[in-house]
Amino acid sequence: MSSSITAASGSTLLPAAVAADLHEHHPVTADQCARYRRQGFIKLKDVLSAATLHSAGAAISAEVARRSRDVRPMASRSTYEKAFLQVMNLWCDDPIARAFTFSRKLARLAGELMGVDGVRLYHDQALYKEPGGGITPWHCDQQYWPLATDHTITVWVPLQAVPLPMGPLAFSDSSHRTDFGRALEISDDSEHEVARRLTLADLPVDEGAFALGEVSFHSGWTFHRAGANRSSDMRAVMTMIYFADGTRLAEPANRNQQRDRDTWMPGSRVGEAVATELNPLLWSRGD
Ligand SMILES: O=C(O)CCC(=O)C(=O)O
Repeated sequence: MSSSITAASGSTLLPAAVAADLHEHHPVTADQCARYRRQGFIKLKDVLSAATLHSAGAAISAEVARRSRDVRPMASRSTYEKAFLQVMNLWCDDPIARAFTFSRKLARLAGELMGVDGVRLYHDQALYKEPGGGITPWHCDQQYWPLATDHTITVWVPLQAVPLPMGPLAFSDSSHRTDFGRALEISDDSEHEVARRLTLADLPVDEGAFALGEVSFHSGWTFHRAGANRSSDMRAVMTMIYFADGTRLAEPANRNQQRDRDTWMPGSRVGEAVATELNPLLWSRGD
């Protein structure tokens, strides 16, 4: 593998219209970019077609089934384990997942929303909330990432519509500008403490449903959560985390960041730009 991989080799396995849908330009307005930067998140409708979500979703679901080991009943799992089945870096194992993760359309949207000249992959992850699955507690993601930048962003892509009973992702508007709760891991503590602080700060929460084809982007410091899955269907979601090209590795500040450095940026060195073989450049302005 090279650190400047830009082609999506799995695209040859996908119908041409799906490969084109993953690649083509999806315009984003100056107003949408400003809204993302102000709110710390944005939801965009009609980004991917039903055919794309269906084709890629089948491959991603097969990979989740193959790699998920947790068959214990919900009652015997922790809050984190009840929240979702979590499978990471599917792109390394499955060519269709790779084509999805390497979507130039999504990477370009991420770059344009952040206002940077290129984006690299941190990792992808499928987050499948099972029927009867529990809440995803309030948290912000960058607690886990030893990256010396605020230019980090996650795209959350539901592989089917997500009505309220299924546990859509909810966001605390403008919470990326707050400075509390950033050290809390995803846990019962983060759920209670962050909820308390967000209520005190009087920040609005966007907790709407997602239509088929709608995706969200949220910043690494934006607090978010999801409700339990009270439906009888799996809430299948694929995500990609991106960071601005040129970002340097920060000294890991906790054990999660230490583990993330070793797992997602193996061989990277503190103070140097992160560009390992696991962090391909997925979009660059002018390409
Ligand atoms: O899908 C979920 O329930 C949580 C997603 C999340 O925390 C994330 O993508 O950062």
